[in-house]
Amino acid sequence: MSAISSHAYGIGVLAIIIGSSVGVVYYTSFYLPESLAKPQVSEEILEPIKSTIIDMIPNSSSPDQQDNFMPKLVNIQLGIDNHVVWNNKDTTPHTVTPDDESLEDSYSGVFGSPGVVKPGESYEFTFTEPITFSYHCAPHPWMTGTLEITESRF
Ligand SMILES: [Cu+2]
Repeated sequence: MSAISSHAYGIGVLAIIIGSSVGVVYYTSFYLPESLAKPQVSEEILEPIKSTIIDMIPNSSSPDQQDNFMPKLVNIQLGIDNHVVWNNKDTTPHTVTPDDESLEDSYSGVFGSPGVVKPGESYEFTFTEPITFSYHCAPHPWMTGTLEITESRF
């Protein structure tokens, strides 16, 4: 083997060693924790056909008004309408706060608006697992709603 080709061979071996260790580091530090942390969720559930829209209607902050979150009780099917959007159509800031504050979806994480939803703004969440729960508005606890999320019937 000539001096030049053995030099080239050495660089080649070095490149393979560096390349594979970069691969191992990437796999163990980025790919593996990510794949372990997030469960596999089908594309139909991550990108459902439609969204469920819930409005916080005008004057929701009044305890005398019966309707606030509209609709109040919603049946949702995974893969159909499990992407939920709360629109604040009122002139007062509101929150979307689960009655059980530790409510969590194993893919989407902790549920609940991170602070208030200002007038004209919205909060959205994609549910990926069946669950039934109630929620309310923290400053106006008479504002309540319930979601029933079930597997698709199709
Ligand atoms: Cu409110």
